[in-house]
Amino acid sequence: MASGNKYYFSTRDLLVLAILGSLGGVLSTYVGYIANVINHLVGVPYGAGQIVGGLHVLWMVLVVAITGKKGSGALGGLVKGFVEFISGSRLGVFVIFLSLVEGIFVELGYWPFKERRGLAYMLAGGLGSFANVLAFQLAYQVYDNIFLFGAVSLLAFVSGVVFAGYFTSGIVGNLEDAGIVRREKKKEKLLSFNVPKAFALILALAMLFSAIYYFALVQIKGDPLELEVTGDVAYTKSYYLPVYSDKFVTINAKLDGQVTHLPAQDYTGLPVSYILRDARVGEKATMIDVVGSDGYYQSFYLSNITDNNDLLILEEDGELRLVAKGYPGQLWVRYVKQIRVY
Ligand SMILES: Nc1nc2c(c(=O)[nH]1)N[C@H]1C(S)=C(S)[C@@H](COP(=O)(O)O)O[C@H]1N2
Ligand SMILES: [Mo]
Repeated sequence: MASGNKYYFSTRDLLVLAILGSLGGVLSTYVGYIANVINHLVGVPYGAGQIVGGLHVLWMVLVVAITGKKGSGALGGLVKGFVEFISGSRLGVFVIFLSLVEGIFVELGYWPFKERRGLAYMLAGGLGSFANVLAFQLAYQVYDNIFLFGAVSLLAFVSGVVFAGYFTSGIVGNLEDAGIVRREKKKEKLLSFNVPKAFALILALAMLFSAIYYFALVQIKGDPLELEVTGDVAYTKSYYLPVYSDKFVTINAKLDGQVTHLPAQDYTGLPVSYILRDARVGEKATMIDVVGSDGYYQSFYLSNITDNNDLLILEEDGELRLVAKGYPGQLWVRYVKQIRVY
């Protein structure tokens, strides 16, 4: 603070803010991917992934912890939300507001307890993560009963305490050891082992390697109007949707997700049942995964989809989207790039 700088934020503060805010914004698709993987591990189409929701507010807690400036969390949230917005978040401008509110709640948790920083980080993470659930509830009435809202809020809070708060304690400890951040209390030994520091090192390494894996191998590039059918089929084949317009059919379906609710309307596109017949699915195959370019995927039993037109692939905003009549909104995979048969 007493640096003699005439501006409230030093150049270093602004650098920390810009780097961590942008990193958080860019990594948000990766956090979404981890959540999707967890949902598959648990065997639910959505919900369980909330357990890593705290990773969305980690960046704001870190900004506050490293700069120590009032307002840095809110500003960090704004930067993160803006980067998410321009990189095409499906939430649109709402993501900027959402991220700002998270940043504000991070500060509400941090400042009253800053003398006990371990506690302050954990409350900051918990409240910031809870703010995510709260903002969604206020904007979209996601949870129609108070107990469900309470349960999800609690899950988000715990996730924030661990993956944003406790994680930050360890990161700051390691940064102090490395001399990157000035030590607040002199009494600590130069290099000391403690649980938060070890936790932070392991988690940071796990995140680094899984993020590299995600950006290099999971995200699928290529023509947005083309998808590939692989796995238990006669041979891997690509489908460029516009070529198949004479096979299009129209169905009427209603999208009900947690956030998005679209009334019943007509959709015209290529039936997945046509694609599967054309690709000649193997006799022993029982399931398909419909995979988006962001790595998000949902699974369907072949027996439920081969004899009808309930699943359609169509063009939406220059990308392919799955319409899944009679299935929850979470199964309407966007940016479809691949159908895996097995
Ligand atoms: N590739 C991809 N598809 C996705 C998702 C996603 O995160 N990635 N989210 C799903 C969820 S949770 C819902 S509710 C619907 C939302 O549809 P919308 O994008 O039209 O709002 O898309 C689904 N398809
Ligand atoms: Mo959703």
